[in-house]
Amino acid sequence: MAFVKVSAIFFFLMALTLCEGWIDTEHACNRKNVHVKQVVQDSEPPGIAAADDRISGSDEIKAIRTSINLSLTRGTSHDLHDYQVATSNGSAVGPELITTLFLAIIFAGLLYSAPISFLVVVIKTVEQRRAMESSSSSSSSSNQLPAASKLLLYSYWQSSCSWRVRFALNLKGLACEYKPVNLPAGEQFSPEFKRLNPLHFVPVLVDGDMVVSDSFAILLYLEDKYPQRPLLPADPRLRALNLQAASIISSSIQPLHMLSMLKYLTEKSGPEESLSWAQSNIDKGFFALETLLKDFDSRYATGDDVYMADVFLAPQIAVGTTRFNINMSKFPTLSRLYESYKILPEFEASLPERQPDAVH
Ligand SMILES: N[C@@H](CCC(=O)N[C@@H](CS)C(=O)NCC(=O)O)C(=O)O
Repeated sequence: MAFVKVSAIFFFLMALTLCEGWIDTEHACNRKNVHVKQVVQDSEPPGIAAADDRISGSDEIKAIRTSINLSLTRGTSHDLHDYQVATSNGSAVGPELITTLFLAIIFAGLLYSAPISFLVVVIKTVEQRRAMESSSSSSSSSNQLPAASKLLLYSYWQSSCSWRVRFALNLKGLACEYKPVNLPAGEQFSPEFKRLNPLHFVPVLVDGDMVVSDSFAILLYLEDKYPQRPLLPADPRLRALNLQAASIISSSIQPLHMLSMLKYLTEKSGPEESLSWAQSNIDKGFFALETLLKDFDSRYATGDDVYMADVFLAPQIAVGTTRFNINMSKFPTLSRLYESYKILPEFEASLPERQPDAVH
């Protein structure tokens, strides 16, 4: 858009310059007209002086002079008709000037806009190359700690939602101060924690004066603020798949087996009913994920890089198998993916038993 604006300004300025030139030419012609008028008057024939207003341009002046000279030589007097014939080109002066002006504007536009568009293309190419270089160099050095304000993570070692964030922070090479919130002991209901998250859920991330609760929001925030080692692929289809997988887990699986939900069901219907409720909902969600990802013959969920789907899947599969005894033989794709996650150092470092509040 800036380029179009600049070109338009150049066009306008060029047109203005040319108009000025045209006005100057008119003045010059008028001055020459006055001169011709004097020549004509001095040379006597009265009809010519009356018509000289229609004269403009040097060619016409020459024609008049020739005509006058011829008449004087022949000793005949001018009549208006001869004069009009001699200056008949004068009627084409307007259109010629407009055509010239028009062509000049087009030419000037091309003259100005061609180098500008070339410059714009060069600048854009250089910028794109720089962006690509910086993203590839940052992804290859993911273990370096980027300049970040001190991150605080309110977490519970067995919380799968906190686990996602721990995994993502490790992938991005971001260090954080671990702030344990003991869920079984009810620390999420303390007034201090309520100020951070009125829903009383972990995780909560504090980044300087920014407080973000909800693991999905935290991951998207981290992705925007710390773009190294991207959690979302550039391809819109793969991006959508990653978000879909993440959403299935965060909306349709985890909330149905969270601590407060199971506590409520246990109180109402007993522990067996509560476990069966959790298992049936995890099964349903895993079936949806298996269907979504089964066509990917890749190391991770949507390719050979770890993305958002993997960050959500790894802790969810771990919790499903260890805490709720989900039979993973029904989910070959998810089982294969989990094998790839288990050997990732960033995942290993995020394991519950590796956290400061873990109870062994
Ligand atoms: N949608 C939220 C859910 C958070 C959530 O359910 N956290 C659980 C731990 S995984 C929790 O704090 N539960 C406390 C409780 O149920 O009282 C997120 O993704 O962060």
